[in-house]
Amino acid sequence: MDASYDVERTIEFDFVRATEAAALSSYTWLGRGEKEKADAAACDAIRGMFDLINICGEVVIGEGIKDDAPGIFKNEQLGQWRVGSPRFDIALDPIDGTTNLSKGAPNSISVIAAATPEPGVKMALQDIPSFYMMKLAYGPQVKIHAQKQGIECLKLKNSIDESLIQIARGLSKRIQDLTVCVLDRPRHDDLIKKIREIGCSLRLITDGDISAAIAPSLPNSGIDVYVGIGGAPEAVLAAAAVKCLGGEIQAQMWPRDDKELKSLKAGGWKDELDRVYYADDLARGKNIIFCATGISDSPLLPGVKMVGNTAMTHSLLMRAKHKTVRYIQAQHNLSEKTIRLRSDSAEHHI
Ligand code: FBP
Repeated sequence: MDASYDVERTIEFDFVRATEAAALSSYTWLGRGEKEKADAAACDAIRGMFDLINICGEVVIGEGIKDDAPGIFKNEQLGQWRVGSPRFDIALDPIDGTTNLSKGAPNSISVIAAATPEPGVKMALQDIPSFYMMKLAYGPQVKIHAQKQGIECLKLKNSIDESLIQIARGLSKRIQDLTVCVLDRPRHDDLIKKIREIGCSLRLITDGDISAAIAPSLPNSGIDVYVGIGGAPEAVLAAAAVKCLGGEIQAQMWPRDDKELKSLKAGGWKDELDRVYYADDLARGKNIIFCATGISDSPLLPGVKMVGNTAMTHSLLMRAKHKTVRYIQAQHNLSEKTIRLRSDSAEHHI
């Protein structure tokens, strides 16, 4: 094959079709209180779309171990797997913010990251064995500031006030003008108290920390920093996006209890427990594609909108290699549009 042929350039649009299909299929469950049905609809549409794509895709990071819900899990094969088709490692979350979607609340997206591992890179998208990670995500300006000041100035292990001082400096803002995003969970009570004492604005979100961690890397998202403990697969998906945008995420495994700690140690992860992973460690190399489609409105993307007989979707597509960021707004004519589902290998109107 011609060495200049870059398969990602065409395949990446098919990945967006998959997140669009997941968003459109699951949107029909908006506010209906049926988390699992929404998840099943998104998974069926993603699998159905991949059945049309000429790749050998292997899921390396699927639905988090926290979910008993229907999902696409690690080791599943996606794509047509024809001999000679390009190989992709895939990480995905058919719906991040399933509870939000089931309540008709904002902040749900469908997300896929894919990578063709470079020579010598065993795992381009790092599968983290813990349930949660402690995360700190910030944008390109802050990353450059931290590089200039020296790596120690902005570390996950530093206190939150030290980190916020550096982030404010990096953004040339007063600390009280920073907006910090945190998942609203009891485990964050002390963190939230401290951020309030420092005087920053706070955006507490109920779910969906992939878009929250990406938001600081986007201009005008209104979020300067994301901090706190959330799902480990979500950290890797966010890292793929943050890397394409030139921002940073620092993340460390956060075992929930002694049982998980022991099992991580027994699984050979003892030395990694203290390790702080950066975006480049979680999403390695340059052959990384990230795409997402909004289901309900989030800091990242507007959700699905029904206008007359048209469904509008908003997606984000980026590659680490060239750092092109595409916003794709699609209008789907509902009289004509069909979505292929894996469950019966047939096309369906929405
Ligand atoms: P799902 O929608 O995939 O279930 O994840 C929602 C989410 O809020 C993630 O964005 C976040 O990382 C994780 O759950 C937080 O976990 P928990 O709800 O256990 O605090």
